[in-house]
Amino acid sequence: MNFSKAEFLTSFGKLSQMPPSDRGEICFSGRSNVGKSTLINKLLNRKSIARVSSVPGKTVTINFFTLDNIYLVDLPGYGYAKVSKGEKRGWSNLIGGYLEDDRRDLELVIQLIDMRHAPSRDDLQMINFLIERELPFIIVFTKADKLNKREREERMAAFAEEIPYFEDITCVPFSAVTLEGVEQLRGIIEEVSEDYADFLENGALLDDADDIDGEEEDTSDTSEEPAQQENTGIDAAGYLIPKNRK
Ligand SMILES: Nc1nc2c(ncn2[C@@H]2O[C@H](COP(=O)(O)OP(=O)(O)OP(=O)(O)O)[C@@H](O)[C@H]2O)c(=O)[nH]1
Ligand SMILES: [Mg+2]
Repeated sequence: MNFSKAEFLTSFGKLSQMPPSDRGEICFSGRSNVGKSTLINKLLNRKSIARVSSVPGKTVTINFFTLDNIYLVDLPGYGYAKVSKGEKRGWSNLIGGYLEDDRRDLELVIQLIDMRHAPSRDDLQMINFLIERELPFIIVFTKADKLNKREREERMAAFAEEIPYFEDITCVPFSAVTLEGVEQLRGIIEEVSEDYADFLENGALLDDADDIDGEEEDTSDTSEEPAQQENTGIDAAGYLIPKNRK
């Protein structure tokens, strides 16, 4: 997989503008300023394919980057206190709407947490949401360069207490300064991309294609039952990425 060949595709400011996925997606979720756009730049070996700022709230749209057979999706940050209430609601609708959108082929959520601090309420809400919705996710602890060895050990021990199902979640420490974690994350992305290619090859997407066309759905059941989507290969997403996944 050639990470340097990725390209910016497009931005969406509204869910209604977003067409259904035409390929698998890996999205980056986390508080404003945690380092989502920075991580994308490092993964793709670019200075600023994703826009970064020391001012929180830089990314206000959902931005798609094409990488081989998948999309990397840079989400706006949540939990930035200084934006207006209306703006905040718009953002959380955008993020929540994206994550809950059944038309998306969400293969992996990369959830970022600042390694220096305990997870915020919003972070924990997001993690619980991912677990409840059975969305496959990993956690990336960002800004690892800002802690010394002892601080880091203490914080990791604390995360084990603070984050539900911590033992079952793949966690990757990351630093944009030392580039710790970059290769491991590229490996995970590559594996998701290969799984997705296998999934397409096995024809398992046919079910979904029917759904999109509405051919099999316009019968009596109009109730929104997320469970209906389960058990269709990788799309079922009913797992946490196993810890030994590399
Ligand atoms: N020291 C250090 N700084 C980092 C790291 N990652 C990101 N930063 C800095 O953190 C700030 C915010 O980074 P962004 O990538 O814009 O954060 P974001 O999560 O995309 O923020 P929003 O777009 O507001 O949601 C920038 O000043 C980055 O340079 C890291 O690993 N180490
Ligand atoms: Mg950003």
